[in-house]
Amino acid sequence: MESHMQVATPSTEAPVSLANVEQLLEMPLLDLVFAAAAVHREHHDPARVQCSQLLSIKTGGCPEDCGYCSQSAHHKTPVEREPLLDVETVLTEARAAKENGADRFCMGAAWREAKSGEEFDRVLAMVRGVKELGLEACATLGMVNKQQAEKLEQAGLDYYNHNLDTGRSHYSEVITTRTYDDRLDTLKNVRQAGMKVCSGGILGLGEQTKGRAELLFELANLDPPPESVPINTLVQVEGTPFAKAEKVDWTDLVRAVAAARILMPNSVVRLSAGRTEMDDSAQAMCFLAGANSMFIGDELLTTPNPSPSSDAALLQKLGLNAIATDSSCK
Ligand code: SAM
Ligand code: DTB
Ligand code: SF4
Repeated sequence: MESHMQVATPSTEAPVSLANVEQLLEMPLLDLVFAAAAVHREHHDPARVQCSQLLSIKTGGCPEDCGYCSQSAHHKTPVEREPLLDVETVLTEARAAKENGADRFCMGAAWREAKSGEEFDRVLAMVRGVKELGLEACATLGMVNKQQAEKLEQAGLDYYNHNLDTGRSHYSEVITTRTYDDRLDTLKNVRQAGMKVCSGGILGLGEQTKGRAELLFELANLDPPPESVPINTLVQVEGTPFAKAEKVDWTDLVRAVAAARILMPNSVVRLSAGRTEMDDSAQAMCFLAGANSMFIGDELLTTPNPSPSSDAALLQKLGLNAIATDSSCK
């Protein structure tokens, strides 16, 4: 009988090559999942899923042209532009997120970059308020310079989310108003300021295996790799250039999660946008393959997420959080 178990997975000690990542993504699916599950169990408690809840604190009208995004001013989408929320509104939502079982509250703004001034100071006040509630705080505000990153860190921000989105060679097919290196510069500023890095990408932007391999290669070769790696599946939004892109097969999502787990053994891998389109068994396979975080709550930023009751039922069926700590999902 031919055994696929001989397929070598790269040593996670050494820097990986792009070819290594492509080989991983092309492994027989169940061999890849088996290898990833072993890495996962060596580095993490497999019963624990970290739960973050998102809030769009400033919606729509974004000057960037990200081809997937409902909030870009370049696309005619159902999302209306709204001003930056006030601190109290945000903290009311953060309290509700905590009630819902979230341990991290993530604030997203449809900005190309953070601009110093009253609005940035308001975001700092939001961060301080979220921390006072005993939640971890994350923000995603577009590009930040060194000084802004330091201010966010001083306000208590734990994580800064800034996704590379796709591979370097595919990037200009998706976004033209900024470069891959702009993204990497912000990640460097975040890291130097002492915050944890949350960075991942999106599957379903018309990329091939090579594009996915390039994305994982860039993430895994950051030094150190991001503490948190969100793997989003495109939520197709009417009016955006990717509204009718070819859908991602669930096995390709599982492959990306498993490869991320093997390449970044200590990171938390988040099964992010796109769960409303996935059935329970596909999600279960992602958790087996090393996903150990998710977004909870009815909404992501501008699009729906599975309901808290269906997520609670899913986690219960899978026996996840059986040994939850005080700060993880109920
Ligand atoms: N404007 C900031 C930025 O781009 O960094 C922060 C907000 S932006 C909405 C955060 C991330 O959400 C994007 O980098 C992208 O990876 C993800 N995202 C946005 N729209 C999405 C969609 N329709 N489907 C999946 N992920 C999406
Ligand atoms: C991430 O990787 N995914 C989240 C969060 N980081 C900011 C955002 C998903 C957005 C999905 C589309 C929307 O709701 O607008
Ligand atoms: Fe703006 Fe972020 Fe959407 Fe790009 S992903 S258009 S930067 S809100």
